[in-house]
This record gives sequence, C-alpha cells and structure tokens, in this order.
Amino acid sequence: MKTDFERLVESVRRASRVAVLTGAGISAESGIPTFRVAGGLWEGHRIQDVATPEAFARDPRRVWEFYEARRRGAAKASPNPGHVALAEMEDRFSEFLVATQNVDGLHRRAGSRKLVELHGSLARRRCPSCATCVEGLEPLETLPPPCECGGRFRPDIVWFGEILPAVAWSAAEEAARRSEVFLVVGTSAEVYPAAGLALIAADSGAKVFEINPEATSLSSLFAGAIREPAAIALPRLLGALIESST
Ligand code: BJW
Ligand code: ZN
Repeated sequence: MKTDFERLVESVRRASRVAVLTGAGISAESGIPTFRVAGGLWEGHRIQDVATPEAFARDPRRVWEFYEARRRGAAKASPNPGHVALAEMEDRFSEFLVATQNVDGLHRRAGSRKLVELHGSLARRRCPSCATCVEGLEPLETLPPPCECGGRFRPDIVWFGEILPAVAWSAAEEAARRSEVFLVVGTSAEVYPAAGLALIAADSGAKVFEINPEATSLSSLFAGAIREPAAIALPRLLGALIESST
C-alpha cells in the first residue's frame, strides 16, 4: 500500500501542469503567525474591527496600527525552505502557478515568479481617492499615511466583502482548472473564493493533495494529505522529484 506522499510524488512526476494554493501555514516557520489559532493574528482583534472597509472608514488609525505591526513582522521575516522549494519547482513543469492568500511577500522573496497574490500585499499601500500606489515596508511616520492629493492611503489588502484583484483571480482560476495536480498548502480553506480554487481543480479532474499538519473542512474531498509542516514536506517533494529525474 502506497503512502499519500508516494502517491503525491508519483502524480507530480507525471504531471506537466501543476498549481498550488498557499495560506498562512506556509509562513508559520518564518515566524509569521497564522490567523485562526489561539495566539494567532485574529486573537485580540475582531475581524470586523480590522479587516473590512467599514472598519477603515470608522477608525483608519486603528486599522493602520494593526497593519504596521504586520508590516514590521514581514520586514523581519525570511522565506523558509517551503517557499524556496516552491520557487525551485516552477521551471520543472510546462505550466505552474502559486496562488497565495498571503500578503507577506515571502514567496516573491524566495524567488517565485509564477505567482499571483490573491489578497494583496503588506508592502503596498494605495490611495482610494487618486489611485496612487506606493511600494515598501519601511516604517510609516504618520498613521494613516497621507497622500499628496489630500486623501489617505490604505493597505493594498483585500478585506472581507471586497473583490479579489481580477487579473490575479482569473490566472488562479485558469491554473486550477487546467492543473493535473493541485496542492493546497497551509490554509484552513475557510475563506472564499480562494478556497474554492481547490474545488474547481477537483471538479476539473485534478488530483488535489493537502499539505497541512491539521485536517480542514475540505480534506475529505482530496486525493491525499501530507500531515507535516510545509517547510518539511515541500523540500521532501522537491528532493523526490530531483532524484527521479537524474
Ligand atoms: C500549517 C503550518 C505549517 C499551521 N505548515 N500548514 C459571510 C459574511 C461575510 C462574508 C462572507 C460570508 N460568507 C462568505 C463570505 C465571503 C468572505 C468569506 O469567505 N468569509 C468566510 C470567513 C465565511 N470572503 C470575502 O469577503 C472575499 N471577497 C469576496 O467574497 O468578494 C465577493 C463578495 C463581495 C461582497 C459581498 C459578498 C461577496 C474576500 C476575502 C478576503 C480575506 N482576506 C483575509 C484578510 C486579509 C487581511 C490581512 O491579511 O490582514 O485574508 S482573511 C484571512 O484569511 C487572510 C488570509 O489570506 C485568509 C485565509 O487564511 P489562511 O491562510 O487559510 O490562514 P488560517 O490561519 O485560517 O489557516 C492556517 C492553516 O495553516 C491551518 O490549517 C493550519 O493547520 C496550517 N498550518 N502551521 C503547513 N507549518
Ligand atoms: Zn491620493
């Protein structure tokens, strides 16, 4: 009887189209807290107080204080072996895409280029009045940061009730639909439409594997699960692929 890991390696080895959905768990070993655990990011914050457009309209300074702390965390963090393994995988397939829900920028810093950020980026702020966008994780002197047009910047993050960036979403949806193997890495798969990518992939015939120490509400729909931290399982997968190609 083959293990789920052996079946994963076999499926990925045969595939030429692979897509990956990542969530906060892949950055756990980089020291960035996940959302939905005791001591996680939402602890001490009600979601509606910090991650909705209504919260920003009501109290922009409070929302910015939450994001400034996150920006400092992201600036200090480094990509871990899970991010690096995905970056190294991207040229091994004729089609490959990482669609991340993370806003920490660690996939890009690990070298991923076949990447879309579904929920925006901590490293970008934009002015809703004049659409100016500014990049950078430098500490901000004034919160909320003022824009030259007289408006104020907001984090370029997708909050609850907001639409995902159209280009990123359609690339992710197409990659999920076309994939032969779809990996769901480090996400509780609670937040839609991102979690729905795994369902789109499964409905389109992909073998969907989960890499997550814990089961999620979608686990039973998947072809298999690797119950290990991403920073262990992804380098192990890459190692097995390299071994089989030499
Ligand atoms: C490890 C590990 C290790 C640990 N290795 N794994 C009812 C009311 C209101 C809205 C809705 C509703 N029903 C549906 C909606 C829509 C809503 C939604 O899905 N809500 C659900 C919560 C029910 N979605 C939206 O609003 C989206 N927009 C939308 O739908 O637009 C259309 C629309 C418009 C208007 C009206 C209606 C529809 C937008 C969603 C944007 C979410 N953004 C956030 C916050 C961003 C701000 C920020 O980052 O500050 O993005 S939510 C938060 O959750 C963040 C994350 O990207 C996202 C996903 O979390 P993730 O990554 O899964 O983290 P965790 O913590 O949940 O899980 C971590 C996992 O890692 C765990 O499983 C661990 O086991 C695992 N793990 N260590 C591997 N080492
Ligand atoms: Zn402006």
